[in-house]
Amino acid sequence: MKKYVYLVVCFLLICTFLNGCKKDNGGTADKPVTITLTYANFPPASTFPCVQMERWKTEVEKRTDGKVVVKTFPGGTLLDAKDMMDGVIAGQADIGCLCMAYQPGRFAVTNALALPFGIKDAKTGSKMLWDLYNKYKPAEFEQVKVLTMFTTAPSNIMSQKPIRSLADIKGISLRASGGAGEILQAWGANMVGMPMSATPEALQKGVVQGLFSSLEVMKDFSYAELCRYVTMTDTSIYPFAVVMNKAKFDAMPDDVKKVFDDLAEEQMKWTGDYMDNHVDEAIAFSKEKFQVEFIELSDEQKAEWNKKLEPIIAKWVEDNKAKIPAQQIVDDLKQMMTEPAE
Ligand code: 3IO
Repeated sequence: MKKYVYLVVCFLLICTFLNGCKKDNGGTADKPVTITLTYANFPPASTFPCVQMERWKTEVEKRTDGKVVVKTFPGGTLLDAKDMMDGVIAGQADIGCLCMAYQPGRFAVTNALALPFGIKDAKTGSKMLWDLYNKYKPAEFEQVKVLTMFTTAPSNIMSQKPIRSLADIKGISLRASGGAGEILQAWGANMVGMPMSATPEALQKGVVQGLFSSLEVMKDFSYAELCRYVTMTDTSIYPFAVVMNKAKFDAMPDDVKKVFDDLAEEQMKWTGDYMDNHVDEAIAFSKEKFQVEFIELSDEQKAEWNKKLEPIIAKWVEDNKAKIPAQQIVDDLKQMMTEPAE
């Protein structure tokens, strides 16, 4: 009997020992360590921030030969729009995708991209944002590792009633965020600020009668069904960042860090391209499926609308110059606009 007890105890000890070996997982030649990373995103899976997230995941898993596994969480299931930056800093998610317009004061330098410069597409905007970030390396990103940045295509007004003039837009409740919101106000709209992820409900409930953003959302959020009119303004883009918990990044092997660093600029370009192409698809979809009317302003009207925006850049410089080199940033962006994106 004693012998059996002895054997059982030995067996249990061996089990405990083996289990311990498994947990500490040093990574042997035949079974390398797998690094699992969580990646949080705020809008639904079908929308462009999540499409670029899946593309990044695929590339990372391929390029690290399966050493890194990325678990993606679209739709605010891990972190919500406004919690993204703090959540990543706190380690609630390893990686997060955030729209900088949702915290305009926090991201003062990079939100300069939302000023009404007339940046023509996402490809140009994304390159400008990336270059601006790399030139200034703003202090607000010191606590994280920046994995990439990109922007939307220019914003246009999507609405339930036609907006053909400044008289039409007056007092209409339209949803936007950050710099784009200030533009709506300058045109006389009743700007309602909220993240994109809260907008479908606000439109459904009639809290807003439309929104101001890039047009791919007509398809991806099915806004074309509710907003049968688009007024083409092609102003203001929304800047985005993908950030990673710094301690988590620092703890990764050098070859993995290199994969992430090599992907940063490529991901920026890929997303800009995807966005621009997807806007074209969404316009075609909206016309075909929902007979959405795309309203073009006359040259005279464009001049009138643009005139309303003239004070915005100067005011932004005035409001920000104590904290950041605001005038220099504006000059840099104007210079970058003259350079080809490729
Ligand atoms: C955006 C945000 C989430 C999903 C799709 C999107 N297309 C454009 C935006 C820009 C944005 O953040 C906004 O609030 O308009």
